[in-house]
Amino acid sequence: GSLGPLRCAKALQLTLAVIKPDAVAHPLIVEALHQKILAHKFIIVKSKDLVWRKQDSEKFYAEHEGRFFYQRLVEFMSSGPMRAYILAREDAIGYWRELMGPTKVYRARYSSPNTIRAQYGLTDTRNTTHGSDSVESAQREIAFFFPEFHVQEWMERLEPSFRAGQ
Ligand code: IDP
Repeated sequence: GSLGPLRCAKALQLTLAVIKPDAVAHPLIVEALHQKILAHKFIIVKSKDLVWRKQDSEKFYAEHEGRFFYQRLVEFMSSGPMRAYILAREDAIGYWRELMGPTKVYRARYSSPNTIRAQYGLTDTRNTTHGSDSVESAQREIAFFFPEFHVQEWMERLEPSFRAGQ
């Protein structure tokens, strides 16, 4: 008889993960983070190294315009190379954010010492990694970093049981 749907198949969700310039400055940290991504069973759909112009930085973080840390953030994110990934996994968005830990490094060190930001973060601004925080922001951010990539097309190539609702 029919086996029916594969019960072990998990719906793949996509997220945008970025290794920020503070970490890319240290190749051993990039190596450790790359290994962590693989160890936690993310599929690396795409990756690239890039450097932002100041206006890219301003556009990406437009929602924070006016906040006290905005200028610092914009300067920092366009200060050197970054590594960006499109990652796929079950619950990729939440899982990657959990691995990153809280935004503020001192809070991360206190409450979740095994997270990326607790282990490698330097300051609240230079906090090592970025991760999308919702399906909508993942779509927007993937398009921002990888304009040639089409989420829907990618999803449509998967077996139905692997498709997440995005
Ligand atoms: P997230 O990166 O954890 O999603 P957001 O609130 O979206 O956090 O902030 C975006 C980025 O802005 C942070 O990752 C960090 O680099 C910077 N940032 C946020 N809050 C502060 C702050 O209070 N001081 C300095 N930098 C901050």
